[in-house]
Amino acid sequence: MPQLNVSKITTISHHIDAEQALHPKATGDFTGLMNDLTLAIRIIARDVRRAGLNDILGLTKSTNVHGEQVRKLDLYANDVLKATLSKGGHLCALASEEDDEMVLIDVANKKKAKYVIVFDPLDGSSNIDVNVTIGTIFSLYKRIDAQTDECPTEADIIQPGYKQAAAGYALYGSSTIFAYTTGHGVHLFTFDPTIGEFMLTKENVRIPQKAPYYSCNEGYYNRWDEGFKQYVDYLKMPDEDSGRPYTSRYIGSAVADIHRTLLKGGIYMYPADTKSPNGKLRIVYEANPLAMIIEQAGGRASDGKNRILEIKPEKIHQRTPLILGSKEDVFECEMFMRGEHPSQKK
Ligand code: AHM
Ligand code: MG
Repeated sequence: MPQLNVSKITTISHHIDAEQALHPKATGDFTGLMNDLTLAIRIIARDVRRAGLNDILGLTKSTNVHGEQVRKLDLYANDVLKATLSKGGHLCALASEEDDEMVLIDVANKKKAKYVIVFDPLDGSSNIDVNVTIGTIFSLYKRIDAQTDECPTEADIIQPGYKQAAAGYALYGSSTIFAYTTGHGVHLFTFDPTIGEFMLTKENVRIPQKAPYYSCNEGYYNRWDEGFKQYVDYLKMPDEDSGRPYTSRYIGSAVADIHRTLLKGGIYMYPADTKSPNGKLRIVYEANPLAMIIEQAGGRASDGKNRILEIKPEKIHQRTPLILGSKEDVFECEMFMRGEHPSQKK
């Protein structure tokens, strides 16, 4: 049996404690919240692993605010997160992809708690029933006015992404991974089911500056605008010096595609198209947390023109185009979208 280097054993709780120590005024709320969150993720991971045995696959009878059919596992993950996160008294409100409106937490605590959380309980819904990687995406904000006695409002939930106090995701894949950042790099943990702990497996992950991988749903090619079509055509055109043609990889779970992009580099793209003029992904609980992770690893995240983290959302379920990954690749894509790439002028 391979030996574990005992001097390197770091659990997620050790790591979160160390992060908290970087903030001298910390009250312990952040630690409490992250512990509640990782508990929810362990519960969801357990049930995802048993999907098929536990009557949790398939559709419910309802559709969500986006008009999409809700799967049983989507709803179950949403319920687990809400129940687990509401108990600790650290949160005053939350918002989820599966709830139309923001949810106020526990009347007794809502005035005191200073954090709000937003999440996509199970990203990659179309992959649930076919055993392909799915995940949970989250981000955490401090209330705009942490001292107020007033109830939280939607403004506390729809803050621009640069204000995130922490962000990350869990990935239910060949193993369960938890990735998070508080603005001091990106750290990855792997769940060891034999001891019930997330163990640190990669600290300060860095994304390559450029890499020959692209990830998008090319079935929508005819709905894209000209600049974007030209960029994807260009990626496929052989050119040894720039590493083209790029390799195509598309899972269809943004969280999984972006995790692969984080580790291997390259570019993930879900642009606007004629059917989804604002893109498909939701800025508050999908694009912002994933953008913070990619930026913290040294990459870039944009909507094709603007940095994702500087966009001020106006609604909880607002959508955005999302282009992110290796810095040089994202810059090149943006040039194509502006019609400014040298190869477009030939
Ligand atoms: P979901 O949150 O309901 O699962 O929808 C978002 C998902 C993303 O994970 C994924 O990148 C995208 O939808 C896939 O969309 P498409 O099938 O149009 O390629
Ligand atoms: Mg999603």
